[in-house]
This record gives sequence, structure tokens and C-alpha cells, in this order.
Amino acid sequence: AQKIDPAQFKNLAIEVQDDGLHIVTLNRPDKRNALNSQTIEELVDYFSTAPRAGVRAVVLAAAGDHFCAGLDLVEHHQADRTPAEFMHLCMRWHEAFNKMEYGGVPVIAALKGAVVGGGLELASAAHIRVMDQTTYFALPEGQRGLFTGGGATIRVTDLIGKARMIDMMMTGRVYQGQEAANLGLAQYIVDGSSLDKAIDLARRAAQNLPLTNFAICSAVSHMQNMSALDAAYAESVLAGVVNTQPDARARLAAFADKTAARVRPND
Ligand code: 1HE
Repeated sequence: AQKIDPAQFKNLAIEVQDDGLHIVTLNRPDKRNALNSQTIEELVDYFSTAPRAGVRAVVLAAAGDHFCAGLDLVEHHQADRTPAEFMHLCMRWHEAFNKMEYGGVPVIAALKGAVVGGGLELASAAHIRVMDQTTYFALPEGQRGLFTGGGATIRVTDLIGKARMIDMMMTGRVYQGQEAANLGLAQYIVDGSSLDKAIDLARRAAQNLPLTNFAICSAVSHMQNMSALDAAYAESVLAGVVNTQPDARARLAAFADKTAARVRPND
């Protein structure tokens, strides 16, 4: 198995908890966690390694009051990049975010404050988003003379639909509160700490068998890229592997002998 050494990361603070739960914190609060190229490389490294390092679930958190201010605009301004350079940078963003979405390890984002531009692109690559009452979402690229380059056209459109996505980009519309959650920008909205809720959800996810989580956190995304015919085929093959895994036998036995919990409605 590969190993993750938290000391190798500068812009990400990585806390390894018991049960293979990792809390990965964007750690440039002075810059509102703006994504400079170094941070993107650290996200590529981390999410490339996590699936082979026994990580059972990741909480993606942020230091300070804001989740993420998106592309580091100051670095971008100072670097004065050529079109080819920026294209290649965007491909590193995609590398990082695709590793998150398709890597097979549950990633739960704990949102607060600004989740804007590339910050929303990052959040939308997580499998679950939890927002608190301070959280707001926007795509300010249009006003800055820019365009999204980290997957918003794909993932934000998946979350809220084409018309709302275009409106956000064109007019700078900000979504927050219950309305944002109702639209699907987050699956959970809490009164208290989004981090506490995200940790609860990650602990719950980490109780699933790793192979089951691998299927959940890669197959659904892959299948969206396939025809229905190919997706049905892929699902059958995957279920063949997952649903006969030796580690599942004890869980099935517990159901058969009536010791396993039953599925009941919430109180
Ligand atoms: C930054 C960035 C940044 C803050 N790049 N340095 N994203 C945006 O257009 C969002 C731009 N940021 C903001 O609108 C605000 O900074 C926030 C709402 C996020 C936070 O406001 P506030 O009042 O708490 O902070 P601030 O005073 O604006 O900024 C504090 C510091 O963070 C300051 O640095 P300092 O050295 O002067 O203290 C800011 O320069 C720095 N900072 N945001 C660089 N984004 C692959 S394409 C993706 C396209 C995009 O993502 S476009 C970016 C959209």
C-alpha cells in the first residue's frame, strides 16, 4: 500500500484519524484558500494516492471563514500566462478533481463562507457537500473577464441544471441558505458546524466496505459518461465483483439470521 505523509504537504493540512478517516484542510486562510498551482499539485498528489493508501473517507475542510476563493487571481495576474500555459494548468485542476470524483474514496466537503469560482468547482467534485448558514456560492469569473476552467461547466451544470449555471456565470448571481440547498448545491444545510456534520457523514460512510464505497464513488460518475446500454453492462460486472466479496458474507449472514438492523423510517 502507498503511504500518505502529511509532512509532505504545505498548503493542505492532513489529519489522520482512526478508522482511516482523513481530514484534509485547505490551509491558506490568509488568501481565503485561493487555489494557486502548488495547492492544485498537492490535491493531485493527495487524491492520486488516497485510494491505494487505505483511506476510508475524506472530509475536505478549510481553515478560516471561507471555504475557497477559487483560482489564485494574484498568481495568475503575476504569472501572465500564455494560452498554452493556462490550458495545461487547467488540465492539472481536472487531474485533481477527477481523482477526487472517480477515485473511489468518499469525499465530503465541509463548506462555509465563500465557495466561489474554482472553489465551487472543487466543492462540486466532492461526493457530498454540507453547508452552514454562512455559506454562499457564486461564479464570479464572468465579472473578472474569465471563464471557468476547473470543471464547472460539467459539475455545476450537473448539480443545478444548464439555465441556472449560465445565469450564475453571466450575472454573478449568488445563492445561499435554504435556497442553495434546495437547488442541489449542497445535500445538507446545518445550523451549527458543517465540519461536525461532515465528520459524522464520513464516519458513517467509512463503515461501508471499501469495495462498496469504491463502486459508489466511481461507478455512478463513470456511468453518467456512458450510454444506458454500456452503463447497464458495467453495473452488472461491478455488482458481480462487489456483491460476492468475501467481506460481505458476515453482513449477509447477519441479515439472514435476523441480527442485522432493519431499515426503518426516521423518528
Ligand atoms: C485572493 C483571492 C483569490 C482572496 N486569488 N488572492 N474568485 C473570485 O473572484 C473571488 C475573489 N475573492 C473575493 O471575492 C474575496 O476575497 C472573498 C469573498 C473570497 C473574501 O473576502 P474578504 O473580504 O474576507 O477578503 P479580501 O480582503 O478580499 O482578501 C484577503 C486576502 O486574500 C487578500 O490578500 P492580501 O495579501 O492582500 O491580504 C486577497 O488578495 C486574497 N485573496 N481571494 C488570490 N481568488 C481554473 S479557472 C477558475 C476560475 C476562478 O476561480 S476565477 C476566481 C473567482
